[in-house]
Order: sequence, then C-alpha cells, then structure tokens
Amino acid sequence: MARLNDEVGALLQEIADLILLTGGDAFRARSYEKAARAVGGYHADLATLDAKGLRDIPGVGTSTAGKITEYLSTGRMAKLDELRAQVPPGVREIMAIPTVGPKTAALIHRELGVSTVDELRAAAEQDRLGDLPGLGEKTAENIRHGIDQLRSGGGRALLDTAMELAEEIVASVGALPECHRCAYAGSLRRMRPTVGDVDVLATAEDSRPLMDALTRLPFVTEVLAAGPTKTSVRTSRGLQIDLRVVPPEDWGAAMVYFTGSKAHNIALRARAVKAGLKLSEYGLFRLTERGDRGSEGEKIASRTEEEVYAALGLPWIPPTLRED
Ligand code: DCP
Ligand code: MG
Ligand code: MN
Repeated sequence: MARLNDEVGALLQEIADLILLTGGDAFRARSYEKAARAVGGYHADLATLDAKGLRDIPGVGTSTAGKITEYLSTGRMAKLDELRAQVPPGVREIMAIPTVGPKTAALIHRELGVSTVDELRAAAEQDRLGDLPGLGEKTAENIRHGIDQLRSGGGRALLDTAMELAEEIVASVGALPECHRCAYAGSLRRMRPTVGDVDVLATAEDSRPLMDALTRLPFVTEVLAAGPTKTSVRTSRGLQIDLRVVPPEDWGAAMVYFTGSKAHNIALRARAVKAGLKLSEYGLFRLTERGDRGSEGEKIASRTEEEVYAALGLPWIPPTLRED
C-alpha cells in the first residue's frame, strides 16, 4: 500500500539531508523532514490527490506540493538533482558506506569536517566519532566495519546488503500490474559471497513501465544504461543493478542463463549441442535437419527452468550448485 507515498517521503527526506549536508538552512531542512514523515504516513495515495489535496497534508506547503506534483508528472525533482550535484564526491562515497545514510554523513561532515572515506577512517581510529551527538560507540563500530566492507568488497555482509536491495527491487517491480514475474538471478541467486552486482529478471509484454519503475527508485543515484531489454543503475550503496525483461514464455530459459554461472551455462550449452539442440537465453531449440543457420529452429523448452533442464535430460539443479 501507498508505496508511492514512501517513495516520495524518501525523496523529501533526502532533500532535507542534503540541505544539511550542503550547509543550507536547518529550518528549511526540518520542514522537508516534517513533510517527508507526513507524506510517508498519509492515509491517501498521493497519486489520487490534486494540488489542493496535497496541500491539505499537514506539513506540506505550496513549495513541497509543487515538488510532489513535479515528481508525479516527470519522475524527477529538479531541486533534488541540484542538491545531489553539490555534494562532494568524497561525501557521496561516505554515504555509500553500508549503515551510513546521508544523515550520518551530514553529521560527520558538518561536525568533524570529514569529507573523504580516508579522513573518516582516521576519525574512527582516533575514536572521534563516539563524541558526536546522537552517534554512539555502536554507530562508530558499524562505520569502521562498513569502511572495511566497502574497501574489501567482499565478505558475508556484502551478500546481505545485496540481498536486501534485491528484495526491495523485486517487491517494487513485481508489484507493477504490467509485471508477470520478477526475481533476482546471477551470483546473488547462487549465494556467492563475492556478489559483484544485483541481477534481476522480470517478465512482461511491455518492459517500459518496469524499467521506469527501476530508474525512479529513491535509492537509485545514476542510470548507467537504459534499453528496452536491459537497464543498469547504480544505487546509493554503490551497488550496480541490472534489470532484464523478457517475454513471459521465456522465463525459464532466461532464468537459467542469468543465474549462471558462466561455467554452468557453457556446460549446459555443450550438453545441448551433443543432443542436436541449441541453448540460449531465449530458449532451448531443436536445430532443423537442414541445419538452417538463419533460424534458431523449433523451440522445445523455455517456459520454466524445470522444463529446460528436463529437456536436457537433467533434474532441476539448485542455484547454489551451478558453479560448473
Ligand atoms: N552470462 C553468461 N555469459 C556472459 C555474461 C553473463 O553466461 N558473457 C550469464 C551468467 C552470469 C549471468 O549472466 O552468471 C549474470 O552475469 P554477471 O556478469 O552479473 O555474473 P554473475 O552474477 O554470475 O557474477 P557477479 O557476482 O560478478 O555479478
Ligand atoms: Mg551478477
Ligand atoms: Mn550483472
């Protein structure tokens, strides 16, 4: 319910955080923060309200109502884009540390004058973080841990972060009326601790609404590539997300392909070739007798993973065992 309200609430909160982060008026930041909370908890869906209805939300004035209207019609808030552009890259990097949000980054930047991850590490090592208002020893500990995680780029915690992100995306994209199915694939589905990016697969007749929903998620900071079958974005946690959309009837073959691993795919393709078949992300095909190079041949399996494995004479293989 009211996912849009949460989404808009998160963006208004980000405006509040970035105002503080960029040394803006604390009073104005507080009013955005109030509006963010009011919008997030409001009983009516924002999409059903007109300009007057928006201004009736307690804490939402003319200027905030204008930003909400702008977001509903364009998918952007110019003010937010402008603020994001003002944040120094080092501070953005601090915001990308797992467990550090813009609010904590703002506090650290403002109170300690810290604006790079290296300076932050030094501050953590000198125990200067615990002195900050509202920042206990526990938070300081989390920050030290977060920096290590960011720098090592590995470990169990990275998988947790990626999994959390994947579940949010799958919930958002999967809830769209145009979306038939949505699930994460890639190394995350194989539960690799070194997960390099978050691969998400969805099915729909029309991919457009799904791609748009992805690029508009509040934690998406940059669109790296946008196309009808694949869109890649970067998130505020620094992780990349690849969303691929295929027709509903190809879910199984696409899921096998995008779950990988690459080595597993190579092994499956070799097995297919031996049986006179051809396996791709689009399906398992029987090559025609003429060896038609132009066409893929007759599609014999693609709807479910089980169907694809069965047609190759294999039982369904659990993703964690698909390393070769
Ligand atoms: N894939 C493939 N051949 C390629 C590229 C990709 O078969 N040349 C398939 C197998 C991969 C899947 O697509 O598992 C997703 O591609 P990624 O590059 O995201 O690879 P992984 O998710 O497996 O690993 P990483 O943790 O590096 O993201
Ligand atoms: Mg991947
Ligand atoms: Mn990928």
